[in-house]
Amino acid sequence: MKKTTRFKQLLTSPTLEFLCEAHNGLSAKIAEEAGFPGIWASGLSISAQFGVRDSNEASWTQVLEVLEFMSDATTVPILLDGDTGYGNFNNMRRLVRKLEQRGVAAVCIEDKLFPKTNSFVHGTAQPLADMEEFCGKIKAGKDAQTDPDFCIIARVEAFIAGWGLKEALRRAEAYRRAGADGILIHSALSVPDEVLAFKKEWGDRLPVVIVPTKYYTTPTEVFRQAGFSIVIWANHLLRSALLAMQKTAATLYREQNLLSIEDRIAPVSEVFRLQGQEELDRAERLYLPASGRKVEAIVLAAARGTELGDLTVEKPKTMVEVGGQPILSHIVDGYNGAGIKEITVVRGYRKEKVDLPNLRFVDNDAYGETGELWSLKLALDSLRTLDPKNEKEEKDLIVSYGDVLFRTYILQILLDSDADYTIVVDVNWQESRNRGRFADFTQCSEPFSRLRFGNPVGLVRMSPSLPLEQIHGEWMGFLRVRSSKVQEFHTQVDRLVCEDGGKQLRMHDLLNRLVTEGTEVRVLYTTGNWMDVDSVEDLILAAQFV
Ligand code: SPV
Ligand code: MG
Repeated sequence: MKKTTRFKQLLTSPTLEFLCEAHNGLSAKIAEEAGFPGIWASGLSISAQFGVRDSNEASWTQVLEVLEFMSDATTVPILLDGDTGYGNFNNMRRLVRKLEQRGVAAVCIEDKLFPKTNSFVHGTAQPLADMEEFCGKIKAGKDAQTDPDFCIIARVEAFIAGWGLKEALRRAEAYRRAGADGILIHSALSVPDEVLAFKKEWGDRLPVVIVPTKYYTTPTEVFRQAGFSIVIWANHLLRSALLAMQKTAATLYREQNLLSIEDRIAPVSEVFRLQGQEELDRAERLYLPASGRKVEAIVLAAARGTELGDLTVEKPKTMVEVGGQPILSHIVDGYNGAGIKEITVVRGYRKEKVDLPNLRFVDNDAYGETGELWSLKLALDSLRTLDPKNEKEEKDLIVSYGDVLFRTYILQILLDSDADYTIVVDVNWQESRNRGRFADFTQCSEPFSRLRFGNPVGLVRMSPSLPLEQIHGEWMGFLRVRSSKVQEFHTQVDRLVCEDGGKQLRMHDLLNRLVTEGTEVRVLYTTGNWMDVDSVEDLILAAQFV
């Protein structure tokens, strides 16, 4: 249903309806969430949130801007407190057209002079508009609207200005004849006498709206019995926010810390919820290119690295310094350089020494008896508990090692891959082989030398003891799993570690299993740009590398 139609229904329905004040998108949303079927865009509140007076100090286009945010943030109709219409009949026409364009359902204009004064300021010293001139403004507004359900409420300020019931009725009748859809009868008394007297004489000639700010002690049932159409709670969100802000500011200033207020204010997550952050997250996943995709990394760093001897008595290999900072710190820099901040490090040996900032840690306390796969399982389990809604499915995953240094370029080519599983393979494998060092040698569907541009290459088998003639390269220790496959990957890891001897398995066992079960593990060939720190000799080379 159109917002205009909905407002007209509220105005003309036989039941008493309630509108709640709002003064920006956030408060409008709060009012709607509370259950209000409509919103009063209060002139007092909107000017106050700007920090100016309710005397047309904010321009009408500034008010319009606020209204647009309010309208966008809500689905219920908005009745604008349009003051005096911001000028004469001509300004009123333009106002109505603009309100319709911005999705505002109705406007209320009051029979005072521009610039207006709030009805509760200056007592009864409030000059009223010429009645005929005001009627022309109503007519002009009605003629300007293109939606037949757009409503114009005429606000009678006769009581506010110290005129009596007779003048109020005379004006209300003139405004009805001019085409108003409803009358707002205002009173500054602390009792409802004026509005009740008006309603009694007026009857049901047009729906009547009231604003009981001053006669707030009147039971609502009195308004219902009297047959009013709408009650407006005109400024109460602004006033409650104001008091809360004053208290918080004073406390913060006095105490110079956040401890005593944190539990008494809305959590940041509530701000995000009201802003609709979740919708944006969904849209980003739908529309942003892959480079904007979220990626998380797991760094397997539980091993001691006994080959480094004394260097790894006090700390694990990943914390051994290269070029003045721990290996892990270089790894983190590499990830950060590719825009990847969510990094989970699996620690084991001397875990307390692995304490760099901005990392998540998962501990494999059985690091001595288990293999890499067990560490990986622990990390995947922990990410799932962090993210029970399984948004992880939306994040790509990169797994790498705590002793492998690399250039960010490696991550970039991995992230550009369109395969579900991708590994990076160095075609310069001979050196590792000649030096007899441990390496994950790979056999691929196509050797690099015979590769034709554009042809995807897949992993066939990976093993540290691959026959020479089958070796096409050396795995650099990077695996990227596409977001949509992370859950399946986790299940596969879980299954494998449960098999006999599963806890001792290594990453290449997992990759081989994926391949034998028919999963394509895409190979990206490259050379250099990485190094594996296994020996003291490697440490010297690593210093040059970083
Ligand atoms: C407003 O909310 O700005 C109003 C109602 O006009 S009152 O302040 O009561 O006049
Ligand atoms: Mg007002």
